[in-house]
Amino acid sequence: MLKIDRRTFVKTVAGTAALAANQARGEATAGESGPVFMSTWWHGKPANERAAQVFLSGGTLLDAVEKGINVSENDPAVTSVGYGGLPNAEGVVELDAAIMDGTRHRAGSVCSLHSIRNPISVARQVIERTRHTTLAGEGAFRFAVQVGFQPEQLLTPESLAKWQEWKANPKRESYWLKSEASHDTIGMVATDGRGHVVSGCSTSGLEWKLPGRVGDSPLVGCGVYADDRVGAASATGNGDVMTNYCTSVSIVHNMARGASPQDACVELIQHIARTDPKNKEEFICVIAVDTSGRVGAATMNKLNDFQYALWRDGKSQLLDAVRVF
Ligand code: SD4
Repeated sequence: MLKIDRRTFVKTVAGTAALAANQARGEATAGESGPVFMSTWWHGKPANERAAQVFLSGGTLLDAVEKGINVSENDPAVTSVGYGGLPNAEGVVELDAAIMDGTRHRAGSVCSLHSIRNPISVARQVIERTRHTTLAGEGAFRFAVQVGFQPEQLLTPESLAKWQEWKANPKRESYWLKSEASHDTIGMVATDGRGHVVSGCSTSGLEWKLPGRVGDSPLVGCGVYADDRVGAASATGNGDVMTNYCTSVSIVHNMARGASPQDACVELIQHIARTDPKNKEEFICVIAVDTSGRVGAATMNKLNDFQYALWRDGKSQLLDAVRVF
């Protein structure tokens, strides 16, 4: 008879419970294949659906993530991304984005890009047309125009009105010390089900930010990380905090040490909260997928829930992330 010590028994019971929980949440178990697209927030659902469509009609996984994220960038109702994103303190929409290919271990990113609605596509072109990884500000803008992107006004009447309202508030400077921003950056992680992963992220950053402020989203290892030996991760929330924890690479490294994507996300969040308990009041949300298609998502803010979108086997869902605190 197979003998099992107490520790193994506890681990096995916990593993079985986790498996049941994963299945209830629509997660795959190790070894399952098929493409998986996972994104942050409600608008991640149409973004995943577009990504899946691009992939299933012959596009690469990078194409799929890029085109999927374009859906949120083009939607003016999404006020933290692309066209219609809320502007900086001077009323200028400054966009950050990054995309990383887990096969080549190669990322492209742009920071503080103005007047171009699809920064994720510019970031993709940084990979495809240059030997650089990150372009910022005017250099990023000039590169975008040079490779064919059309400059345009990214403020909508709605985002302009919100900025004017903020500008009229005499207490507005205090915002830079205590952020009460709304969050809906798109982060997307994907696997083709055959061991390839990609991570992408696109945002207008925190509204009313100081001009030139760069958050976590376009920084490799923070907003995105993808490694075909392990998996991919992305993040949404207060980048001024998350950047200090290199969230995405930390999650992927947790997975490399053997944690499931879900445990890897939770471990990172616990680390952030243990390091400084004040962080528990911050908005920090993370998502991850491994190369066998298992997913994880976690948040730690008791005031806000975090929903993520998952596309798997033709099924597109909006799900609640695990809240750690
Ligand atoms: C930033 N992480 O610039 C971004 C903001 C965000 O959902 O994720 N909003 O800090």
